[in-house]
Amino acid sequence: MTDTLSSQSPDELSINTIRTLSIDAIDKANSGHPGAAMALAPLTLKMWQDYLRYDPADPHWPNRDRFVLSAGHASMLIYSMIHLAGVKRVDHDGNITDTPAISLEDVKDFRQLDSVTPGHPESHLTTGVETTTGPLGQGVATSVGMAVAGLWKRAEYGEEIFDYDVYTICGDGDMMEGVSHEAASLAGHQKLHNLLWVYDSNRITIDGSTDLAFTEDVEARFLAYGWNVHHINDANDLDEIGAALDKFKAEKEKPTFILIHSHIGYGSPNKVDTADVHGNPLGADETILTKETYGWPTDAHFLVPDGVYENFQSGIGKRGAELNAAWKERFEVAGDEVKSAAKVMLAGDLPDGWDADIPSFEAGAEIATRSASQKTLNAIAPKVSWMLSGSADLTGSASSGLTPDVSGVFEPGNRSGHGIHLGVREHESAAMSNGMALSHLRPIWSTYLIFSDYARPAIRLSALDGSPSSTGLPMIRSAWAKTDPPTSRSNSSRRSGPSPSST
Ligand SMILES: Cc1ncc(C[n+]2csc(CCOP(=O)(O)OP(=O)(O)O)c2C)c(N)n1
Ligand SMILES: [Mg+2]
Repeated sequence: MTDTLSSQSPDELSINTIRTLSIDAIDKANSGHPGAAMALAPLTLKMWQDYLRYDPADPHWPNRDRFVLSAGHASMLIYSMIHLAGVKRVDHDGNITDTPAISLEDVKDFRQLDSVTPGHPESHLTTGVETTTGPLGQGVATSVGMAVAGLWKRAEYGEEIFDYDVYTICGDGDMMEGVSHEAASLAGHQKLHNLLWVYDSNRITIDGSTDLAFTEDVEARFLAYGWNVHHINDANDLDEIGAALDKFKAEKEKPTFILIHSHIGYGSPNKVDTADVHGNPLGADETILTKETYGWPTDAHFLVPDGVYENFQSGIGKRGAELNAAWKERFEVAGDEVKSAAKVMLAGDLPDGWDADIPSFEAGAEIATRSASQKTLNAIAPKVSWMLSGSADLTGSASSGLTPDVSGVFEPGNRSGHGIHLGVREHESAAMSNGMALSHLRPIWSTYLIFSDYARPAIRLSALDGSPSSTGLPMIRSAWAKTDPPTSRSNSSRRSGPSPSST
């Protein structure tokens, strides 16, 4: 096919620009993952242009819908979107600047040291990236915390102020990772109807076909978790994509799972549907053939044809600005109490007198540190309503629980509760806390120190991106020692004594 730019609609041009920017950036870096970006460009275009409530001129607008690319290796997909949508850069003090979050030069700097376009999206580096992804499973797991935070804020401050949704894109790798199973189970139990996962079911991972290691019925699994499940059979059909997203928007009871049956590397004549296009540059020859398929000039690189930026401005740009302006009006007329509490929460501050009732403990007092911690949390909780605390089924033993009179429980019938039963799901507990912390809440969760290994990847991630999640990790050995002092025990009696898990 020869160059057909002039015959392409603004949406077709935009889709092919997302694809070719991704291909060119990865070719230039000689590293990256083009396949999913090429296949999912129509999905992200439709999602951002017609659904995502996001104002590129005010990227931290509090009521924005959150977009999570859990398939973080497909980072050029989100970088292309942020660039083309004209998202403004927010500096480290939270000020919106005139600099683009990602300029075309930044796209060309993909995967270079100190660029804002690293190999995998990092939320502390790049405006528009809501959470750091790359370790598969973390994005979906984090999205659950974002959805919880959204529903809690809706209940606390009113749905005129907070009614945002969470849009997540994930892939086969996310579906295989254990943490996504924990996350999906908890989200289904909690009936998080503001949560969407679109699963890129292309049946390909690095090693080849998913038939090598992943043959379960994913749809049946999600139905069993209590999710609504829909399909998009043609990943290039904008109407079919829109119809599926409409179903999510109409849903009021359950989280939504959409399987999109895409072709990895769509448009590449020799690499479509192969593992080769998952994580390798297309290379010069295949790039030419692929651009021919798209009706693109084969000698152009990093081309953004006339009309593409304008298409985004008249889509997400205009829609987002209007939604944000209407929200600001609603916020202005909200009650003073709601406004001032929400402002402190959004600024990451603490209210005056938050620490007035914190008890003091004499040095040497016989009190377990976890009990002292619980008393302290219970004294802070009434002052800091956005502090939510949960435990991986050790609410009493790990003493992280806010007592019910202070807190109430966050559950489908009561979204304003402050305590959350996380179940025996340590990895998800930590990942979910990250999502809540990235949404301005002050989450605290706990398990025994020994089980922290199950949560380690998500704890590590919060350390990297600087999200203020708190993890309580009491050492169960101290409780054991308290009931049975080591001085009276020999090694053999210790072995036959109570096991740590029984105390
Ligand atoms: C926890 C974790 N393990 C391994 C990897 C390395 N890795 C990156 S992408 C990938 C395969 C992903 O397959 P899929 O999600 O289907 O993406 P697609 O090939 O369809 O783009 C793997 C194993 C990773 N990023 N994270
Ligand atoms: Mg795949």
